[in-house]
Amino acid sequence: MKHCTRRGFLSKGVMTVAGGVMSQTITQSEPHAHLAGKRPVFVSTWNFGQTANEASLRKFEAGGSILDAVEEGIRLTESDQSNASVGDGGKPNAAGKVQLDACIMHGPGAKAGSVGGIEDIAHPISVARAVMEKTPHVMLVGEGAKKFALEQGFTAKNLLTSKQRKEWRNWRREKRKMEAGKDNHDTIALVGLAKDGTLAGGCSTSGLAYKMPGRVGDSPILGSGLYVDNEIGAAGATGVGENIMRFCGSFMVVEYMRQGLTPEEACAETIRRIARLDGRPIEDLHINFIALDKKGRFGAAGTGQGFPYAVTYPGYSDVLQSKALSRKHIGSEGGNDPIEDQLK
Ligand code: SD4
Repeated sequence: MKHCTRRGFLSKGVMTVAGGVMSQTITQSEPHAHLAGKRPVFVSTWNFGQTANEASLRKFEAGGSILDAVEEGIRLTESDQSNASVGDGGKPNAAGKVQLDACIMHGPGAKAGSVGGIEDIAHPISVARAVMEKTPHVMLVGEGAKKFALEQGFTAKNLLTSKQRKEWRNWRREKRKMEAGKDNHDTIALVGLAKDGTLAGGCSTSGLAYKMPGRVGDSPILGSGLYVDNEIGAAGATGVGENIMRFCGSFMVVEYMRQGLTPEEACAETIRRIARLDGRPIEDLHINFIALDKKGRFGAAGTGQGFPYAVTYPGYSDVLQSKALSRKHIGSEGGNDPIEDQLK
């Protein structure tokens, strides 16, 4: 399997050989490669999504379900203490406490589970799955979510590393305002498609760094940070949650795929629509989406420079650069929204 950083990807040639398999690195100059349709396939946010995808694929190839595979990939990222935006080692809130958000969704039956603002539990994605499978509810938050996790056998752990404690203390001393779009957010959203067409997805984050205690973002909100529709496809989000959850961003992406847009077009059209409704320049929104449809086609779009996202299927694994949208893209390219046009 081929591994490459975004930097490496951007600077190298198009053809690569991985484990004896000739795989084609997909660039924006090859607009049709992402439409080939592969099964199984895993798509996730950011560079670190690549190792998560690969863990997902291993789990799937070892006989796990697509849901098991999604959970496994996200657990890997949650365990990585060097990742300061997901799970153990995530940046804390303004009070110095790590509060985690996560959700999981299984296409068949549209089953879902979610936790918001959970503390001291390293794998919120697995707690979200337990909420889905072992309770009549969809979402648990705060103390109740932690109590449920402990009852289910999860162990409590202090998730604040000494590095993050030191940075938080500096932040508090300097009263620095975290600048949105810098290194203060990087959620993992990971969606997968099985050979038989079953879809699943998950999303996990420590949320915006130094957020207000109790603040919950888009990531655990079904339809915002993640959505899976087993007839159509799946989508996930990363970025400033406040600019995603007001618009049911991931649900919107899936609905654009239902209307016939490709995954990449669906992500881009969602960003354009959010920007029109919000009124601020696209670059100021800091939102990014990944999408995967039922045929195995995938794509992504983000504001400003866009963002890296990972794609993995048997014999291929790489980090790609999303479509990038800036203020010159605010209008719908190609009249994708006839209903809106009629209402004008
Ligand atoms: C949040 N959407 O809590 C998350 C943060 C994030 O990439 O995605 N970062 O708002």
